[in-house]
Amino acid sequence: MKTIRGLVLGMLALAPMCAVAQETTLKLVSAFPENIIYVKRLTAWADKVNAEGKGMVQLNFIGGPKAIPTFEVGNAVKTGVVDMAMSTGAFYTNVMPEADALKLAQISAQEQRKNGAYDYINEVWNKKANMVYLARMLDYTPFHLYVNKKIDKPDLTGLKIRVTPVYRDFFQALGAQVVTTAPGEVYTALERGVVDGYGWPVSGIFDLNWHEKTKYRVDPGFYNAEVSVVMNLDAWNKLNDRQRQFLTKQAIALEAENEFWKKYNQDDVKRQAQAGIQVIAFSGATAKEYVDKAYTVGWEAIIKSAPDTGPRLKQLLSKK
Ligand code: 173
Repeated sequence: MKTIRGLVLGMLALAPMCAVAQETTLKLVSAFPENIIYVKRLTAWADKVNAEGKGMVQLNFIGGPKAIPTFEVGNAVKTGVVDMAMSTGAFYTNVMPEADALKLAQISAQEQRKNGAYDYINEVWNKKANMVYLARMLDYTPFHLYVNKKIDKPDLTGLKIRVTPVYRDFFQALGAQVVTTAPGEVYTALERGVVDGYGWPVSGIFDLNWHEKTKYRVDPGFYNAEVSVVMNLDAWNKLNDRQRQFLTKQAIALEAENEFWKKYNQDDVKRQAQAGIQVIAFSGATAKEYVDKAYTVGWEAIIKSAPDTGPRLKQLLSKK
């Protein structure tokens, strides 16, 4: 009797230690090339996760598009070829078109957690992409049009512009001919004169040396550039509660770092001026029409391609 009781007690005492002993290593990739600032911030975050997650969760960063090409990262996460990725929604519209709606958010990642947007995004991402939407690590950052031919109004007729799904419908609505490429192909496209310009956030053009091939930035910016960490849903479900809580905490901490972008963007604007990049600025009513058109065209495209989820995403992500 005594020995059985002792055995049971012993097992009970050991049980929590068994839970503690579960360490899971997750394979992580980036849809952006490794020279880009987002990847530096991702690997810094992964280092912190690894330091704090010893014996629990470890992230194994495999690499950028050389490991998994930019536009295939979404499917790799969906099918579990990798466990986790940093990407933007525009790179996995082939998995679900509404992935690109995150660029239309007019409220911060923190506000999205509060108003139910984050939960709804997860509901949709779980169901349609077999993904968990973990953390938005880029915020407060508009996109811009960069051109090498001078324009004096929002008319891109006759211009060939490099796009991703982020900019496609908007630039087409302004009359542009568009060419879709991954970030890794922009420099060559500019160098060969295959394109007269490109879309990109306000910051980051120095990371791949595009400033060497850029004459003008067009102001104002539009949308809110989104880069996020997503995870395969099955890999998430295989974790225990403690591991999931740990990753959630790390995800929220990553989002709390987003204030970083405000100064970074200001500094990059100065650096562009120093590099001789001129500003073509639309002002007054023209500027307002330009930005309004971006949102109108953007939401129309989302709602058309995802009529089931688009309207709710619009309601949750737009400024009241
Ligand atoms: O490649 C891109 O221009 C793009 O879609 C994007 C999205 C978010 C951040 C940076 C680039």
